[in-house]
Amino acid sequence: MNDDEINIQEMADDELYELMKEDLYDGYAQEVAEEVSEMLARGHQPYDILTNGLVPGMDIVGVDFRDGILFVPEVLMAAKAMKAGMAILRPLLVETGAEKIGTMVVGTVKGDIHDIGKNLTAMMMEGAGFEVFDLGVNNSVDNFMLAIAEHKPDIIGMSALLTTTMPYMRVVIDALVEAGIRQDLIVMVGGAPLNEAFAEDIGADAYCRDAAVAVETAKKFMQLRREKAR
Ligand code: B1M
Repeated sequence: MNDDEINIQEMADDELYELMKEDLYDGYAQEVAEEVSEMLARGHQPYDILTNGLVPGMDIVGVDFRDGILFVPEVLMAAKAMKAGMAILRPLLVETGAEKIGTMVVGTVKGDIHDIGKNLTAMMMEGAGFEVFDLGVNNSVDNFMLAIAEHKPDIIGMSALLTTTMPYMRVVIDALVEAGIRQDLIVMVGGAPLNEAFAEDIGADAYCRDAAVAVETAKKFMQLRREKAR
């Protein structure tokens, strides 16, 4: 997209965001990275670049994937481009002078390899002062249990992007109940097909619509925890 005729430095902000979405859609990782850097150079906040450029770009990919216009290889390219942009924003989003406010173990559940939203959530949580242990994708109950034993987190975060994998969250929560540790943990869940009712039904503490909500929710629960401990 960025051939010699396009000079991104001369583009208006809204044009550049449009180009970022198009380049993400086309899977042009290097161009997306350059556009993200240009927006940062213009003084845009990392979170604004995510919400005005990268996330809406991926939303368009999602619609065309659903409608059979894009196929897995193209979506993978788009995901790579999204990750190239996120890699630039990551150090800025996670940089924090704040004191540690809590610990979180987060992972995408078994059978599911979507990780962009989970990664974004992990970054924003780190940026807010949480220590985050990211288990990656396709996590079984055992993976979550081992990580809980090792890291003793305050919060368990689970992500699922498929209607076929979201029920696995209940399996993990049931295992926490069985092990007698459910009440010691704050369980937060997220992912595009979920909603509040589902979270309530499976016994999670909170459904997080996006990464920013995850941060707010986590802070709120940590505050309650501290008040209870007093
Ligand atoms: Co997939 N895929 N995919 N895919 N994919 C979806 C989810 C789908 C909705 C596309 C569609 O049809 N429109 C559809 C699911 C349909 C359904 O279940 N009803 C789908 C499908 C069908 C599939 C395959 C089955 C396709 C196939 O093989 N035939 C396959 C399954 C693979 C598997 O997991 N076993 C598959 C594969 C893939 C790729 C590998 C190609 C790629 C993933 C690459 C990667 O993640 N590394 C991919 C992608 C990229 C998508 C879409 C297009 C984009 C997802 C994304 O990254 N969004 C997606 C369409 C869509 O969601 N609209 C789609 C951007 C991201 C920022 O948003 O992840 O929602 P999201 O995260 C948000 C919130 O949900 C929340 O915060 C984030 C924003 O701040 N959040 C959390 C997420 N996790 C959280 C955890 C928390 C808190 C908040 O913890 C507390």
